Amino acid sequence: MALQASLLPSAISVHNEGKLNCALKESSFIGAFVSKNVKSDFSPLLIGTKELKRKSFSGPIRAQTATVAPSVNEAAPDGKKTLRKGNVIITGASSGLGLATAKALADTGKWHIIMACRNFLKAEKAAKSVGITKENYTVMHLDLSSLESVRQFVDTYRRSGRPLDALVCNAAIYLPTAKEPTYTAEGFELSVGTNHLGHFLLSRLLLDDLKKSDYPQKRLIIVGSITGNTNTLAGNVPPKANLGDLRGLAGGLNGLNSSAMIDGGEFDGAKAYKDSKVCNMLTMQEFHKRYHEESGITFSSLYPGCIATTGLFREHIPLFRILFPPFQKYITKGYVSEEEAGKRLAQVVYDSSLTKSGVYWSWNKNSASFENQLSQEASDAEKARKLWEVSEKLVGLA
Ligand code: NDP
Ligand code: PMR
Repeated sequence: MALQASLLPSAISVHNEGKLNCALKESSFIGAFVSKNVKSDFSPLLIGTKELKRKSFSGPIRAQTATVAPSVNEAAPDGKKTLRKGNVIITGASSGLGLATAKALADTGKWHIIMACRNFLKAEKAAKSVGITKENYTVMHLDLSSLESVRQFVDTYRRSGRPLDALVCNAAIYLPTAKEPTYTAEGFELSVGTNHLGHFLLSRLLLDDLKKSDYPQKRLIIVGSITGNTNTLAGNVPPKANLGDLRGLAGGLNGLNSSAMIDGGEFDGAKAYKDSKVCNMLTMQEFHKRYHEESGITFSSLYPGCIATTGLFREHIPLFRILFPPFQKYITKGYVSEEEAGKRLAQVVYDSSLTKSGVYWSWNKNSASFENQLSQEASDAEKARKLWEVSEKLVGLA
């Protein structure tokens, strides 16, 4: 089936990251519609790359050792002190944006990447496939759909003695074709449970570790998206993100005594993902508000561009997976390669021109970064506070 230009009405013009500056005619793309008038005893969870190589993969992987933390300001051969490598945790670094970011950071020679992944072997193979060399990464087990796993991960990381200088909350799942909700280990709807609650607990726990770091710039990044922002064309493709008054979340998001959706509505997998991205962007701002001044940590979010080829769309129907990349490349022109997106996120991790905290970064057509505007809901300070408080209770922090 040829991709028709009519997928995107000619009346629409799109600037920067697809900001909407006109009223839309109805249009559809595989069933999606755009409405009118829109604007040392290390636990088995930690495994060094050398250890992994020696193990047989026939059973569960058990590693006993961890890579020793490099000392701060290690002495160079000429006696001068040099800055040690930064340590960055990237969740979901086994594919797509996370892997490309790990590669971009490893290529600088200045970062050690902790690939926090739910599948050891996949992560290990992925690192090798893009040529990240052994001394530049460590794979650690993290399943964000289990709060117990998040706590174990943090515990294991601390025991490794490695300082933490940057945390990138990147992992996500998208379940657009799911008819019924599925749930995390603790019984939260899977998309919000993984993308938001898992990362919420992880970042809250690791905040103390970031605070302790003596690295010149400390950063906490939570990946957002254009599709959670209803001030854009992409954010107006139904179902639109909307957290409502958070009644479903407050009820436990468990589909039993409350809805599986944050706003308390009927389950919709695509909406749940977009809602989770709004949560990610709100969380970043609440972190900024509460902790930037006291800690000096830079809190950021971003939309890296439409990386239409990643595993994020694995659950979508096959026709979508075929048409989506050319649609984004040739029609919306929002497409970006995994490599380019990885460089963008890596910039948010280390670039000295991106130190401003509380910013949602985007890139223009020339790949220049700019501070983008979030939608009304994604920048609602009162909602951010409420989301923080409700999430704290759900993950057992309050
Ligand atoms: P991918 O599917 O390629 O990567 C997602 C990663 O998350 C994978 O490594 C996956 O692990 C991991 N993951 C999923 N569930 C869990 C879990 N329970 N515990 C730990 N890790 C998990 O997608 P992308 O690279 O596209 O997505 C990365 C980020 O970019 C997401 O936050 C997404 O919202 C965002 N984004 C993506 C855009 C795009 O166009 N693709 C656009 C805007 C934002 P595994 O390999 O084991 O499946
Ligand atoms: Mg969207 C400038 C226009 C633009 C951009 C940048 C995106 C990005 N999309 C745009 C426009 C449109 N999309 C239009 C006009 C349509 C209807 C024809 C459309 C449809 C569409 C669908 C069905 N787009 C999608 C889907 C998805 O399933 C993806 C999604 O929502 O995932 C949550 C998606 C996306 N479009 C994007 C981006 C970046 C995505 C996916 C990734 C994400 O937000 O994380």
